[in-house]
Amino acid sequence: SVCPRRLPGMDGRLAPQLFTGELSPAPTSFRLTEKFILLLVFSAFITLCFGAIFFLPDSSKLLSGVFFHSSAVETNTRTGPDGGDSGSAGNDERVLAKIRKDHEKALLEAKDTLQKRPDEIKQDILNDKEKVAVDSAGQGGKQVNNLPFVEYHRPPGATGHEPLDPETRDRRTKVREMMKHAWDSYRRFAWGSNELRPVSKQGHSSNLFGSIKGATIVDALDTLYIMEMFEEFDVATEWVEKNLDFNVNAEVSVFEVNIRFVGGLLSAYYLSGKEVFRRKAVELGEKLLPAFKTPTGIPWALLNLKSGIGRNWPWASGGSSILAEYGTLHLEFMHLSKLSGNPEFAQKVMNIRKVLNRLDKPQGLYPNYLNPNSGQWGQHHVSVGGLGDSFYEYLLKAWLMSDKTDEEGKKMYYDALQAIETNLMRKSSNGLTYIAEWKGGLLEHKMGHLTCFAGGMIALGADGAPSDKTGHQMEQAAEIARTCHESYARTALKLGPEAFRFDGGVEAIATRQNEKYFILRPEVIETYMYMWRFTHDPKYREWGWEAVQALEQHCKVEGGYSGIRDVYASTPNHDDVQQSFYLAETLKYLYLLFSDDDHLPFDHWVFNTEAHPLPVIRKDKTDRPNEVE
Ligand code: DMJ
Repeated sequence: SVCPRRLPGMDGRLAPQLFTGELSPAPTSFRLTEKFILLLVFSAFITLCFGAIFFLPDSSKLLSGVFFHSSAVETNTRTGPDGGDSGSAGNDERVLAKIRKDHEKALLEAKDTLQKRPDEIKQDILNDKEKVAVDSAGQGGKQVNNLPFVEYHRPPGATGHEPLDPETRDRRTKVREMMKHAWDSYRRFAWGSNELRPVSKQGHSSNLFGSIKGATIVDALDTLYIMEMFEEFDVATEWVEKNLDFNVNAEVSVFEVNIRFVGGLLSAYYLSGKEVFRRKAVELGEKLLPAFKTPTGIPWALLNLKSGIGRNWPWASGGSSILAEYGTLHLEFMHLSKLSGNPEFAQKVMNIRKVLNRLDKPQGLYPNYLNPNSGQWGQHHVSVGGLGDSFYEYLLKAWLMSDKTDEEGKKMYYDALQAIETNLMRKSSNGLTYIAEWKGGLLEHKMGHLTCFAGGMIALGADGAPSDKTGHQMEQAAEIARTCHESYARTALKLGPEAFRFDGGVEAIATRQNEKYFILRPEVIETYMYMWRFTHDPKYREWGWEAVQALEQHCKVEGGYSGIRDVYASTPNHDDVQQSFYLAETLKYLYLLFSDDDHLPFDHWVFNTEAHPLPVIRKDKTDRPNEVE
């Protein structure tokens, strides 16, 4: 250890001293033999030093220890709780551990780079250039195009690999072909519109998005990416760059625009690292902020993006806002604050929690309606399907996405689930578990297709369940998956109805004509995907494959995929709409069902309610990329 410490001095400062100062006051008076001996001593010294560096075991670590020793110790003493001189062995251990960690990180980064596509590498270089520009302008961490610089790191599992098992591989390929047909048809017949009419082969625009265009493009971006359809992804990116425009004088649904557009853009950013998606997501997020201008801060359902004037759906109990709408902003808004450096987004959604926590809950349940002016509940209707569903989902996912630090979200989720179990979950006489709807204390024994997402949600939360309830919740999740599968199996077309009932002598069957339709919804397949990941029971892949076959047989048309008006009729009557969530969710969940678990792994990604993956925000700062300081 002596040699290395003296090494830096050898490049000029120590060497003259050796010859001129200490050994001889008159170097010119050396004789040849003396000079030779001195040279020999000097070469032996050099050999010893280099020998130590190159031939001692694990010399790379030794080198790192030498060169990084002082700064690592300095860091330690500045930040560590016991940073004094006590326990130098412990200090060395920590230093070595840090060096090892740095090495592993560098190796992982190198491996990641090797797996990148050329355009991804180009994007990284552009990002690096931008960082250098900001740093050299002396503005580290300040504004660039109105947004602060964010160092981009791709979270793990953005793309997958072929499954080993040939049958699964073929099934996965089949789902990719379905995506290709849905996308190509949209591109051919409805490019730029919100959705496709696959039978009449033209564009379709839902008023949920006002005059914002391109819902299918933004909703499909991440599915294209994870399926490695990069040419299509690039075309979609170009459309977003050139045409996606939020400067419209039109009223939109805050919830729909948030889950599909903000969520879709955020995922596209985190998967690809392309700045345009971050910029557009934040721009749209800012346009949504006026929706929160109510006496309580509970947002309006509808908002005119130009005037900033909001209102609620006229049919919602006494001018109420809807639980599943104002309760499904949390994940996206937390990421908007992270990527913009503007805390307002996070403050808005945290305030919603505050309002809810101040209110009494009937039987511990959350009614679907809440008045944004008075802050009081509207009608006491409770549902885990339409009007309620994703509120519960976002409580759980807020906790997971916060790297399990959001204890408030966690408590609200498990308390709500307990109230749902007690008051809404029932078993039919033939043993099918279902979640009913609650109207002022009375049960309606009906379960919506939308409610079927709950199987996946309960499975996702089971691991963190309090009081040893993990096993119990996994059973509940499996039972809900089975019930929802039955709702498909008991139809003529093997696709599930919009709602099914458990009364009047029927089980898991739609009895009303206006509940018999299927609009390519994802919830049942979503639950199969979660159940597969947590149990690896092959039946979930089989059930998913049954759905693929039914979709191919009854929903596929020449111009894309269409919903069906009556799943009990022997031949399909098409509704002529290819919903954007078919590409965002249904096909994505099917693809993941036939992929390995390390593709978008749950410990790194959380799916928003439109199946847009968002990365977990790490509590350990050193592991927290993509973040504004
Ligand atoms: C999607 O837009 C979202 O999943 C939402 O939460 C509920 N409905 C549709 C799909 O059915």
